[in-house]
Amino acid sequence: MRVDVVSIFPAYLEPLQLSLIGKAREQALLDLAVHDLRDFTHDRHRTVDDTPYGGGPGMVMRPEPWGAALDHVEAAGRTALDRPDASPYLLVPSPSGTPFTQAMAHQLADEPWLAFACGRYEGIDERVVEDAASRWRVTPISLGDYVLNGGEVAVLAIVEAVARLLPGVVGNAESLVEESHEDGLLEYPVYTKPASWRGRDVPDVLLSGHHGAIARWRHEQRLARTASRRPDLLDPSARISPPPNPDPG
Ligand code: 6GU
Repeated sequence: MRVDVVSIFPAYLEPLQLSLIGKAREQALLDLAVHDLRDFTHDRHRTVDDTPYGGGPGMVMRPEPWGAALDHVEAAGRTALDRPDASPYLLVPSPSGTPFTQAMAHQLADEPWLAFACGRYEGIDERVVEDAASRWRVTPISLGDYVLNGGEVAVLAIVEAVARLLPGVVGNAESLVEESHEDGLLEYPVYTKPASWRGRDVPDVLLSGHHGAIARWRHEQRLARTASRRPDLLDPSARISPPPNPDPG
């Protein structure tokens, strides 16, 4: 997968060199390029923002650097992919975007090429998104209902959520299946040795060796956790069936 990120703070994206994502890049499972928006300015101060038409607080990102940066992303990605007609799927992080979900992470993991336009200040001139949408698929995307200073932290989260779904990035593919948000319920609590710690014992059922009983206990825990922490997920259409009863006798 090819990923291009445009930002005025390229250093914010440096964690994408670490851990699983860094290894995926070394193994060429992920080709990630970060571009500095200021490289696409032409004035001595490398200006990227200006005051909003119509008044109001803060600053708005000017369209010209964005236009040039996204043109460059298109050319660089086409060369890297050796696909002269390809276009990226452009994601624009914004608190007013569509909420990012695990289902969306799976959809994005099937794309050959993603690009992210990281806004700062009060946002990017709307014509940049309109112009991109005249040529590419474009989706404003939000991490949740709170406000960040810019899109960079959202890109860290989204790229990590997507890249770990790419074939070969997570060693044990089984660990991807039994996770919170993969089937609409939160994950069950987990324990390891020692069996007793600070007077707290691991639940007996987990030491019983009774696989059916363990599966049923875990399912009950998932339901209880979800009901308590995320009742919004317990919509009837989102419910999954419990594990089967053991064979009698
Ligand atoms: Cl994607 N961007 C910004 N700036 N703030 C956010 C967000 C994104 N998601 C939640 N808050």
